[in-house]
Amino acid sequence: MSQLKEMGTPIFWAEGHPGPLQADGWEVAVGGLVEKATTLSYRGILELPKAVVDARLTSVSGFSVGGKWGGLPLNELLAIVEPKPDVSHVQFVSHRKIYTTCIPLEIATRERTLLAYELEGESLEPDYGGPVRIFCPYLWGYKSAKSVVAVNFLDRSVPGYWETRGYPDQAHIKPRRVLDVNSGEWRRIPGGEVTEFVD
Ligand SMILES: Nc1nc2c(c(=O)[nH]1)N[C@H]1C(S)=C(S)[C@@H](COP(=O)(O)O)O[C@H]1N2
Ligand SMILES: [Mo]
Repeated sequence: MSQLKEMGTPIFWAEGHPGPLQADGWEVAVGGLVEKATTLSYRGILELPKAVVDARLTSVSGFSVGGKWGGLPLNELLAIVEPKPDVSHVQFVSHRKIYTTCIPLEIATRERTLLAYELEGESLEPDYGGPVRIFCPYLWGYKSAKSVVAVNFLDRSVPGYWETRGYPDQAHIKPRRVLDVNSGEWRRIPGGEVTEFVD
C-alpha cells in the first residue's frame, strides 16, 4: 500500500474516479502558445530532469499532507517547449478532460511546482493522480490537477472545474485549521505555502 493511502490521505475525483490507468502508453500533450509543442510519454518524462521536493499538498476542504514529491519541474518543461512572450498562465487538463485548472506562469516556474510521478520514491497510483499529476504546494490543492493528459501555455487564465463553481482563481492558501494527515492532528496553518504549522 502506498504511503499516501496508509496515512488515509483523502482521494478527490470531482469528475468521478477514472478507474485503472496505465502508465505504459500514457502521454501528456504540451502545447498552446509555445515555439516547440511536444507530446511526452510517461517513460520520456522519467528521463527528463527530476527534482525531489519536501512539501505539502493542502486542500481548502481542510487537510494537508506532506512528503517528498518527485517529478519533472515545470520550469524544465518550459525550457523544452519555449513559451511565447505573451504567455501568462499554464493550464492543466486531467484524464477525461472534465477537470481543468490554470495557474500563473510565475507560480509554475517556482522550484517546487512539479509534474509529479512519485511520493517517497513510490510511483503515484491512479487514486492520487498517477501516472503523472501536478504538484503545486504554493496554492490550494485544487490547482494540483491529477492524472494530467495536457499542459497548455496560455495568455490568460481559463476558469476550470472548481473556478467555474465559485472557488477563487487565485487559490491563495489562507490561515485556518487543517487536518495534518501525517500526524492525524488538527493544526493551524499561517497562510501561503504550508512549510510549518503555527500551533
Ligand atoms: N482530476 C482531478 N484532479 C484533482 C481533483 C479532482 O477532483 N480531479 N481534486 C483536486 C483537489 S480539490 C485536491 S485538494 C487534490 C487532492 O489530491 P488527492 O486526491 O491526491 O488527495 O487534487 C486536486 N486535483
Ligand atoms: Mo481540495
